[in-house]
Amino acid sequence: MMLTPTVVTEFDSQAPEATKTATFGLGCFWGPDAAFGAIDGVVRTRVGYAGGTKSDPSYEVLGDHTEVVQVEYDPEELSFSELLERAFSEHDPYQQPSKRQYQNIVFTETATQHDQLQTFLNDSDLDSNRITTRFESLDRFHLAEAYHQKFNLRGKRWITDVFAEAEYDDAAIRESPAAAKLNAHVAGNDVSVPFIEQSFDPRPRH
Ligand code: MHO
Repeated sequence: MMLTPTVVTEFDSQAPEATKTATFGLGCFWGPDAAFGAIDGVVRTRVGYAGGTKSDPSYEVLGDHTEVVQVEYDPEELSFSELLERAFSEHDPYQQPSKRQYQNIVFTETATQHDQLQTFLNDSDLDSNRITTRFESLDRFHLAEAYHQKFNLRGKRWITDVFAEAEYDDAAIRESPAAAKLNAHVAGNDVSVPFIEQSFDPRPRH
C-alpha cells in the first residue's frame, strides 16, 4: 500500500468529532508537534504562541509569548493526565530556559484540567519547591505561520505532493489528522497507525 490522496482523505474522514485540546510550551515547537502527534488518541496538532500579552505575535516579533503546541485529543482514548505525563517526560521541570520563547509551560483550559494538573503534581515524586515550569490558564492561543506547522513533514516532497494532489492547502495540512501522524513518523517517532505501518517501503525516505 502506498501513500495516496485517498488514504489521506479517508483517514481524515474517520477522525472523532468530540475532541478536547491541551496546550504546552516545551521549547522549540517543532519537536513537541511531532512527539505529541505520534500518540494514540491525539487527533490533530498545531503550533503557535501563547503565555504572553502581545496581541498579534509572529515568529519574528514574538513579544512576551512562548512557542507552544496545541494538541487536540480524543478524550475517549486519551486523558489529560496521560498528556501531562508525556509533557513532563519531554522536559526537565527543574530547568527553565531563560529565553521566554522556549519556556516550559503547562496550560490548563478548563477547571477540570486545572484539578487534574493539581492531582498529577500531588501524586508525582516531583519536588514542588524546585519546579520552575510555569502553570497558567490559557488566555489565548495564536496560530504560528504555516511554515512552522508540521515542520518535519514539510521537508518531504513525496508527502507534500500527496497532500497537494488531495487538494489540501496549508490550513488543511495543519488541521489534518493524517498529517499529524505523518509528521510524527518522519521525525522518527513510533506511530501505530495502519496506513503508516503498511506504507512507504516503495518510497524514498529523503
Ligand atoms: N532557530 C532554531 C529553532 C527554531 S524553533 C521554531 C532552529 O532553527 O533550529 O524556535
